Amino acid sequence: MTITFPDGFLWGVATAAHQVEGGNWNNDWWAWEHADGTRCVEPSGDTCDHFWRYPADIALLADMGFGAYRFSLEWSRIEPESGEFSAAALDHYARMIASCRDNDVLPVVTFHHFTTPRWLASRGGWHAPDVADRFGEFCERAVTRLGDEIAIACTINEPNIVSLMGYLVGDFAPGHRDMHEYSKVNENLIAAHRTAYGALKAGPGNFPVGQCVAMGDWWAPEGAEDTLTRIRHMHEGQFLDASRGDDYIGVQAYSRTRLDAKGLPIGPEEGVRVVESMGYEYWPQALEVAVRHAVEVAGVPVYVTENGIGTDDDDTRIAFVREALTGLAACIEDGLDVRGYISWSLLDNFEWALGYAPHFGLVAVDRATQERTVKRSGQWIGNVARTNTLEA
Ligand code: GCO
Repeated sequence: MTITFPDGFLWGVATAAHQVEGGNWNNDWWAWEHADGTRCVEPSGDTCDHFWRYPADIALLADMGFGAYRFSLEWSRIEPESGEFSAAALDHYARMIASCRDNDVLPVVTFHHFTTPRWLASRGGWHAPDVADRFGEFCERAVTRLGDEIAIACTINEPNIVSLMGYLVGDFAPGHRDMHEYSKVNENLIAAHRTAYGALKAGPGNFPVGQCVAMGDWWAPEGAEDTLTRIRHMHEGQFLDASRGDDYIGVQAYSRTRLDAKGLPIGPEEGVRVVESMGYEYWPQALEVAVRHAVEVAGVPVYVTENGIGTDDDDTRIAFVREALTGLAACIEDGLDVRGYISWSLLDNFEWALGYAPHFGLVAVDRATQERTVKRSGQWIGNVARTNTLEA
């Protein structure tokens, strides 16, 4: 059976500054990678040297068949000290955006993807009382320089992971575990999204603005339905509520979370295949569940801004994406307003605390030579993008 996606459906690939640029020493993550006692397995270092190699990388993704590139601005380059803005750094991102346009690729620009400048981190990061205003000011400066050529903007990537992993679980910077702080950080992230939305809409250009939320499928034992609803609202729902009235919501889905009756995570179900590099369930159906839930709660158009799998087996990646896209097509068939699908990720890159072991890329990167090699799965997804059809 051949599935044809709607006319104008957007197909893209994604990266994030800290995961691919290299040398981002002026943010909280670099400090975190080098601090004692964290669970980071290795530092990011040069990563994919994408800061310098972006022209070839953008030409490559265009050649593979993609019409959009989602990447992020590194705040610590643009505002290296509080209130001090770098015109040269903004010029760099203007050149990246121009390079997208030259290749007929729509630039999908993320304004915050997990990393925060050191000057702000040292004042409390997302817990600092003025963080929403500071982020708003950064967005205003950046959009003034870049807005004319932006195609789609994402204010904050996975605010719910920033708060969960950084302030409750403690595996990401700043490594805190404090329920009270976590709640405050959620409030600040939502306020920052609203401030940023206003700043981006007020600047030059005219493009959709939204935020990208980490979502997935959920499971809890019978009788624990209320607990499941409460936990799901804490992780996803409060951010979906905050997306109402936005131009779109970015849905990012990879797997399923299972809870016990108390609402604590219990890990994969026995007998269900596990994505070894990440330790979570192989669960391509998560995307369809997430998209349906996002539409139900937020009630705005959807772009899938991330989906993919960290594996060395290309057949597995193809099978995973095929099933995820089949679920997405079912949403579209039911009339849901889904406008695009962006693969995570263009390149094998720095997977945060897990370092370089998980391979999410559609393109392999030789860590010694920086040589890029398009994977068979990358060719396959690129072909889906180019033809706007899927053989299901
Ligand atoms: C996230 C981020 C990406 C990850 C990707 C794979 O979702 O955590 O947006 O930076 O690399 O999701 O885990």
